[in-house]
Amino acid sequence: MRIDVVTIFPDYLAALDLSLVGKARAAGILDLRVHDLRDWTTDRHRTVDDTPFGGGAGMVMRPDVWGRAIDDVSGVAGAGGAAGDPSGVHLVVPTPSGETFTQRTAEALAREAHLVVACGRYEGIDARVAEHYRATGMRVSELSIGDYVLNGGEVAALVMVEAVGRLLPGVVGNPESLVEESHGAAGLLEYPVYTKPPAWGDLEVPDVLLSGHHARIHRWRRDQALRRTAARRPDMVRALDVDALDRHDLAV
Ligand code: 6GU
Repeated sequence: MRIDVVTIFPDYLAALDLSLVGKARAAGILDLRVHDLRDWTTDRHRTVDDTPFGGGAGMVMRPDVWGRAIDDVSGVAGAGGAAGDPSGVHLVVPTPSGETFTQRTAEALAREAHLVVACGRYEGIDARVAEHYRATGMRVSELSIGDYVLNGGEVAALVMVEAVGRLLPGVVGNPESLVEESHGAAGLLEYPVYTKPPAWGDLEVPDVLLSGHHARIHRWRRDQALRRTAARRPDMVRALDVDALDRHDLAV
């Protein structure tokens, strides 16, 4: 998969050299390129923003600068002939006004061949940018990572690239760890986990986990996941598919 991230703060994305995503890049599974939006400015001051039409606080990012950047990195630029096919690219715009980015979104984006992530700052990007690329046939997703406000899309882009990158085949060593995880198909939070030592101060690992009784361990973990989800995420419990629960779950 190829991901191009365009930002006025390329250094923010340096963390993507580390850890899992860094390994995916080194292994050639992920071709991640970070670009400075100011490379597509044309004035001496390398201006990327201006005041909002209609008035109001803050600054808005200019569509002309973004248009040149996205045309270039998505390969649709007509300059010199062969223009690419916009339907091969999915444009992701992190914004607090977007639809919520979830594990389902990450799974869908992980199936794409080429993502372009446009990180806005200030009050956001001129609305004609998303409108224009949708009209070309490019898929465009304006996505929020949660109900709080960040100063720009960079941290959200980090979140999205990590969530998508770890789903690419060959990135997470044990594919089982992709299945049995919170927000996976079960629609439940993960159960609590323990390791050695079996007693830490006066806190002991639950006996059942030391019993070697696999059916009882499975049942205990399932109960814990249900209790934890009910306590912490009642919204997830309401969304549970009742048919996906078994007789024991309903007795919890
Ligand atoms: Cl994607 N961007 C910004 N600036 N703030 C956010 C966000 C994105 N998601 C939640 N808050």
